[in-house]
Amino acid sequence: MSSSPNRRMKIGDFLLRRLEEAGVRHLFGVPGDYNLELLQQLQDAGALKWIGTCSELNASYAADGYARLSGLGALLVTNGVGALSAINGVAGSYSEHVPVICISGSIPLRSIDRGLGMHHTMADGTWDHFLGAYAQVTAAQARITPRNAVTEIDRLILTAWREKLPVYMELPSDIAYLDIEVPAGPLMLAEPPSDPERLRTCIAAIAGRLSAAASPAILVDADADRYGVASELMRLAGKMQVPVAVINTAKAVIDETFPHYLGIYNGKASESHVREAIEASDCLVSIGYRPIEVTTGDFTASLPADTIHARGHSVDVGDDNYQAVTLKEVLRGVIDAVPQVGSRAPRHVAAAVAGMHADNSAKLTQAAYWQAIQGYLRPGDVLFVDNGTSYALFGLKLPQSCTFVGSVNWGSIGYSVGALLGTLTAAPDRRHLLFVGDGSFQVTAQELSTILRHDYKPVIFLINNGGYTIERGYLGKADLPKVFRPDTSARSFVVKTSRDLQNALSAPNDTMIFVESIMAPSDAPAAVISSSNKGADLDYGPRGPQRRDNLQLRPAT
Ligand SMILES: Cc1ncc(C[n+]2csc(CCOP(=O)(O)OP(=O)(O)O)c2C)c(N)n1
Ligand SMILES: [Mg+2]
Repeated sequence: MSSSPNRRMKIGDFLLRRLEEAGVRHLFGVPGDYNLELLQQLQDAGALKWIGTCSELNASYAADGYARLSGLGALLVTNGVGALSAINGVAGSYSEHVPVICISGSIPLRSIDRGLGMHHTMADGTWDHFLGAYAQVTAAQARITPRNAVTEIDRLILTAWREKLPVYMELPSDIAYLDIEVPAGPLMLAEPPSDPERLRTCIAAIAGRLSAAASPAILVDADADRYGVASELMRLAGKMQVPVAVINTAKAVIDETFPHYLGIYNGKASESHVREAIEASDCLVSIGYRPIEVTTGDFTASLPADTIHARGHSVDVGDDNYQAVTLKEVLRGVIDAVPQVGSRAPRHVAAAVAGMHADNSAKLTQAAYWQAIQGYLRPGDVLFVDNGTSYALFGLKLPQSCTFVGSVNWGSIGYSVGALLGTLTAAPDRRHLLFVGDGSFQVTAQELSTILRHDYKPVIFLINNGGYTIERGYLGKADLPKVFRPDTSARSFVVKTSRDLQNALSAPNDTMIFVESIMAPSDAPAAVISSSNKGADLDYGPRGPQRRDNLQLRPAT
């Protein structure tokens, strides 16, 4: 036991120590003069590893991807220019409920005290612009001072972790080396325990409804993953033989090989047995449900009026709203309280993609492509989807223990490439498969160089269908890994037929594999086309330009 509860430490060292205690092992970002002193401390301490990225936007995506697998991610940027480059990605983390700590090495406190104009500012004598911008996209913000460092650093890290949302911290460059008194004990990442009476009553209310129901069902959104309750949900479903559906934002959160897994619920766009099980349920339990047009079949989703809505820290059951309860405690209590159910009427099993006998030498089509990819998937893969035709991935049946990384709510093109760097850093021993269109890829493609530098071994499927042709020069020739790293051992393929694709898919996973598939600009999975058609009606209204003849790609009739 230490004789004193406190010790002296430099502010920067304390911040790095707290990050490490919170489970953060890597820091993504771009150096700048206002954060170099913290980077020096990082190097001297040797605990966290610095992963320099090509841009702050990519760093924000990488920190998000890292957090998806490790529970918390962090990036370091410089004042203003870096912070605002990262803000799109941090806003995405907010939209997708991902805990990310964005640290901006900011202008010295001396310059604020004395009103000195500094670079990377508006040069207008103000210094709160970026805190203000980040107030819109984070759960908490603070400018660190020697007085508040201990309380604010702990508050921000804990807020990110508890709320599953990003936070923003400015560390003025002239205080990182100053000594303060800090707690000797580690930061404990723990949920506040539930209020005992609220928890008991809430569990009894849910268990009572579930036990009396003839057709209970569970509908899962991304928070089930963020709050780490997928295994509880499967235990509950297993004990009571309850079917579980997910929405797109939660693909693969419930193991798709789990016997009670139903499929994706997306309003009218769902398979009929999924729709029936959800909409006709006499006791539907939703977890963190946050519907948007893309996840509700354009607002055709219709949950029963008496749906139980459980969230990270509150639950609605009928007229009652329960506060001061945590999702995990609620679910564990419900599992204990409900009876074991022997069997219920059998349900449909999710269908795998139908087999097709294609001509192997014919031009590669989207249909043949996704069928081949279905066969390529392995248990434990980490799969990425970006915007575009890669959305077909939602229709594939994933093997056991796969992780699916997408950004359905935010949908910023190029996210997947930066996020891939993050997941590779968090879990280098898993197989990571990226599916990305040419238009999305070119936004963040330069991060491939970082992935190559760290000798990571992802499989990258670039769907090149001539989108954004004007910028095709960016991609240049097919052997992109060689462009970024001439001595790379990466295997590159350009595939134009199913036979070419099969050849690429049989390459061993001992290095990066880069598969550029050439497909027709007008070829797209039917589900993607019809969703785009409906999206146009929603976005532009009945008199919009989509009504003009032959403007829209339409599904084959
Ligand atoms: C940051 C950002 N800018 C613009 C968009 C709008 N957008 C959505 S999909 C897309 C094109 C995607 O093209 P590509 O990746 O080639 O996909 P595919 O051709 O396979 O459909 C664009 C520009 C966006 N989602 N995010
Ligand atoms: Mg494209």
